[in-house]
Amino acid sequence: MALLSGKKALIFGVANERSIAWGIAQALHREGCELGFTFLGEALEKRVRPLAESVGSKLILPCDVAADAQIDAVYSEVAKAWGKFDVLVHAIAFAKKEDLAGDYVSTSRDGFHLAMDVSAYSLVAITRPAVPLLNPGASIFALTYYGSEKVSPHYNVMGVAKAALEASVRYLASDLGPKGIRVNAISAGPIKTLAASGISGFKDKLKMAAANNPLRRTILQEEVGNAGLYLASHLSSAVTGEVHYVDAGANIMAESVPEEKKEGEA
Ligand code: NAD
Ligand code: 0WE
Repeated sequence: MALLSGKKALIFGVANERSIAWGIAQALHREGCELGFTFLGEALEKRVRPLAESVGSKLILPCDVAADAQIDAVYSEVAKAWGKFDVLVHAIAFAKKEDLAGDYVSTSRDGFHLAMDVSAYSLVAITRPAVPLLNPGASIFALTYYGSEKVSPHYNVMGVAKAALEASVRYLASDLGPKGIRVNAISAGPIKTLAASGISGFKDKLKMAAANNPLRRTILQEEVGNAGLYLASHLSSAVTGEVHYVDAGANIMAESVPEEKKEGEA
């Protein structure tokens, strides 16, 4: 029997076929999970609807996670269509472009609040109304990045927001554990997505990752999808409050790999 047959997952954060959330959706679909999607704004509906329909989804709803009324509307539709569900996926981040360049010290109050609201608080905002609709054994997970732990040049306010998101995962895991609901994060290595394509020097970031991590390559959406499948399924039934790395080992390295070691010699 498929790992997720009879289960239902609500996925926030598909923008297009390159989205990490889409990699997760495909992995969950492969194991028999019924899927629902939210998208940000009309412009993205054109991209998200055909993807969602290709995996048989009938629940495709608009949601700006900065707007409580839109979140409420999502869950009233979810309650109507599904009643209860099993998996909640958060794959959303946003900071102003100007705050992902130059120095962190330049971050405005406004830019800080925006990044924290959309990228960190939103996990709490979409979790709270989900709780009464979640089945026992339910799983919630969010996407994060290593820039939360160590300084990653130009990640800036997003690094601070991801630190808040990861701490939030731990507090939510503590709150919801007694209800049998697990909360985790996946820390993914750099992947070329819409969110990444807006960043100057991202190509170099990918090259650097591939040259310096233990597996000497970048990671694929599909590999994040498989980690998501593990977190969504009973295979991870005693796992909660944790950050799980899907980064080709990058986070274990204290230093970059010296040039002469790159071609496999001792
Ligand atoms: P993406 O652009 O495909 O996805 C980001 C999503 O956030 C989009 O669907 C966008 O519509 C959504 N979003 C932004 N503001 C929103 C709002 N106010 N309300 C609702 N949705 C909103 O890019 P991605 O790289 O797949 O990003 C998904 C997650 O993965 C993010 O949390 C990101 O930080 C994280 N991540 C990305 C990488 C990477 O290198 N691409 C690495 C590690 C973690
Ligand atoms: O979380 C992210 C990116 C999130 C993101 C991307 C954008 C680009 C377009 C948030 N907000 C915006 N706002 C925009 O206007 N990643 C993990 C990918 C990423 O982004 C970086 C990175 C990496 C890796 C930015 C600087 C340095 C490294």
